[in-house]
Amino acid sequence: MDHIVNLLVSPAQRPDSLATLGDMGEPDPLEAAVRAVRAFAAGGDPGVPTPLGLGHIHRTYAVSCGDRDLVLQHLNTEIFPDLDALTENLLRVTQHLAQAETRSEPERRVLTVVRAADGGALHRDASGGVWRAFAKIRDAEAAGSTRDPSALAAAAAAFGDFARKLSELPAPPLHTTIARFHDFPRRRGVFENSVATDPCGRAAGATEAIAATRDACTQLERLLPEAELANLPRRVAHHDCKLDNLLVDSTSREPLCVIDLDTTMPGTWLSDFGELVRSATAGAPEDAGDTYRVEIDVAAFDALASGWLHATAPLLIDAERRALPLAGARLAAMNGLRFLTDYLEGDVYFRSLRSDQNLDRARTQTRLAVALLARVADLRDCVERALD
Ligand code: GN1
Ligand code: MG
Repeated sequence: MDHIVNLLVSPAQRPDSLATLGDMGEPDPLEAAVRAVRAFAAGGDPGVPTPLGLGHIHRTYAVSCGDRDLVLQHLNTEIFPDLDALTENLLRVTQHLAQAETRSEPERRVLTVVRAADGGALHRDASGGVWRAFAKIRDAEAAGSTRDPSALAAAAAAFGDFARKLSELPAPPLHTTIARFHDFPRRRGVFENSVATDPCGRAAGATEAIAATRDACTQLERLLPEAELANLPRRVAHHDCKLDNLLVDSTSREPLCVIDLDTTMPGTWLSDFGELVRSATAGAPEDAGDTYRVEIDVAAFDALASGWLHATAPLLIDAERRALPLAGARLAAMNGLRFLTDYLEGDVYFRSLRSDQNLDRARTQTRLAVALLARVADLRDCVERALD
């Protein structure tokens, strides 16, 4: 029951480490996973689930079942309440990508949903927890924090290829799994409301971060007015193209599979390119906080632009091309708003493993946004070169 970590414990009581959960009488997430895996085991003898990945929302485990390796996920149903819509999207997207796949080892290039013994794609446990499973892709790991330009170009091309293939997804449109997910003015409004209501009394200790966040938003709005984005085409967007959401071959580092498909839904491609830039040009962990020395890696951006545009350029309209150099700043500023809002509201959305982690995440993202805006002329040159 992963979301319980965030939702049932009041901010004041909230543990800094999940390891303390057992002491508080909450259900042990690992024990629940041990029980849940049996629903997907299909006769195999399940091993002990091991926590996997860096996601802030669901809880993910690797587990072996006889001769089969699974990725087991406990879903955050507070954040994704419409599980039918979520699952329908997932099945449509993975089927479409599998049909479009022409390369060798297709089972390593597209996620395969493993059904529960009752045939369903979801399993509901006795406490109401909802689980699903994927076939674990062998010899693969997250692309992580590489700074090598050719690896970045290849990673960006993989995300671009994902977007291009899904631009051919037959009607009807995918469901919207989180409403107004990347709606910047809405995020700004929610943030300002949290500052004003200050439900956990944290605003006084975060005045610098609040001012920096507002300043980043003002700078962004000056360079990329929301009105310019109003007519961008609605496309199938992943919305979370960070490098951690791309699996690469553990040895060759060849990109294999785009994962974390729950926000693959109608949106704009600024979200995809922006998240990619946010995750790959910072040169620091997402939660580095004030220790982060801002230094935008323009060579990394150049590699991302050439890789992503290789797949998508023929489909882009002028308004998208013009906005792309600012997409990273927009997504960094939006994540800054979201992390700081969550800090002010008591860490109820993004799972955090230490106190002030969301504040540090916010500080990093805001600095990154400002740093990206300062280099916009260079970033424009890179995009123009890649589009030539
Ligand atoms: C969340 O699931 P995960 O941890 O990869 C979030 C993204 C944020 C990201 C920041 C559904 O993604 O929007 O950009 O954290 N996903 C959701 O790392 O809110
Ligand atoms: Mg995600």
